[in-house]
Amino acid sequence: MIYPRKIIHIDMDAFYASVEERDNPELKGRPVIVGGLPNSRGVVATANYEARRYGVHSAMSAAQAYRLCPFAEYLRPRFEVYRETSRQVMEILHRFSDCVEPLSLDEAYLDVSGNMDYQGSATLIARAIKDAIIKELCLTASAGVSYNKFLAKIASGLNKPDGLAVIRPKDGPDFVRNLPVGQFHGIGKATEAKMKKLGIHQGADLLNWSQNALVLHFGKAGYWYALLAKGEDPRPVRHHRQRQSLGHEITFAHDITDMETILEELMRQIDKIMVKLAVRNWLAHTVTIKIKYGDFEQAIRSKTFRQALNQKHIRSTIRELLQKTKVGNRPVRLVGVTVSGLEETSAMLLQTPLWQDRIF
Ligand code: DCP
Ligand code: MG
Repeated sequence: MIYPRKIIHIDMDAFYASVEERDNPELKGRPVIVGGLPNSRGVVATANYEARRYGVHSAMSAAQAYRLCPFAEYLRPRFEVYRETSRQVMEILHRFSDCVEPLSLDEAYLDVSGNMDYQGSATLIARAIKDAIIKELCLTASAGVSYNKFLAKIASGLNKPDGLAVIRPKDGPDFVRNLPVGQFHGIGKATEAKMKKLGIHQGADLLNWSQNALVLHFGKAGYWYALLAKGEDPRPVRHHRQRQSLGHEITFAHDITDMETILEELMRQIDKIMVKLAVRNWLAHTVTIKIKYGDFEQAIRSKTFRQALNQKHIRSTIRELLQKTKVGNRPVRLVGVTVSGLEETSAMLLQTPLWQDRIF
């Protein structure tokens, strides 16, 4: 059986402007515009939701913003404060998953497929993240929950500000059928205009086109559009710093000589590691065991395979490596196992039973 991922996209609401309002309560309830000053040649970085009501938006010239909303509060950006706040947001996100991919100062994806807290519900995790951000930083974030990045990001924009929206696996394909192509990941203004000329306005129209026909018109991107049209997006959440290895070790309460007990402990460790690999969509090529004998002398044994390790042969390899040590003859105080030579798979579906639709 295969299980979809659980992905959360977090996007702070009117980020720069909200930080300014938080730090200066007098601004509350007033239109706030952060960026170039009205009499400058600068542009709007962002506007709070009050100012947006007058049509002010990011990237608009400050002069234009002034014409639309002359009574707004115009502020120069304080980048240092935004960077520090962003660091605090990311720190909160890392409490909920160690697979966090920041996209900008105020936006990130989390893969929470492996998080078994909150009954394993990505929706409840998203709610907990929003609560932590409000409580600790006095800022609101919007969250989107879905089974891939494309839909999680769209979901976070559905109920902004302070939103939380979920697109469940069973609803994804229908949702995309009704989605205007301009909102598809990777479809910019030019492609959108070209699609409209071909009569492609929303997901359902794309589905009428074969992958080959799309490739003919749009080049390699055609493969991508055909996937998105089905509500599929195989991109994994890319953890910021890719790990080089994954391991476990324990020190026994008292030294152990019995080979079977030690083997059993190593098997327990490797099972945990294999689950972690699966959740992150990683493959490993090298397995290493570490034995520390009672007198602190250490033995490291390692084996590398051209093909990625799988559950079955990793176990027999550990047994084989253990036989190359003095385990069974000498007391052992610590054992550990590490996998390395990590590689990300492009597989879009997890093979671990961690997901249920009812608790998405
Ligand atoms: N930003 C910028 N110039 C832009 C767009 C954004 O300087 N053209 C900055 C200011 C924003 C921050 O990046 O506060 C985050 O961008 P978002 O697109 O997420 O916009 P906001 O967070 O301001 O608003 P929201 O996400 O609620 O729509
Ligand atoms: Mg934002």
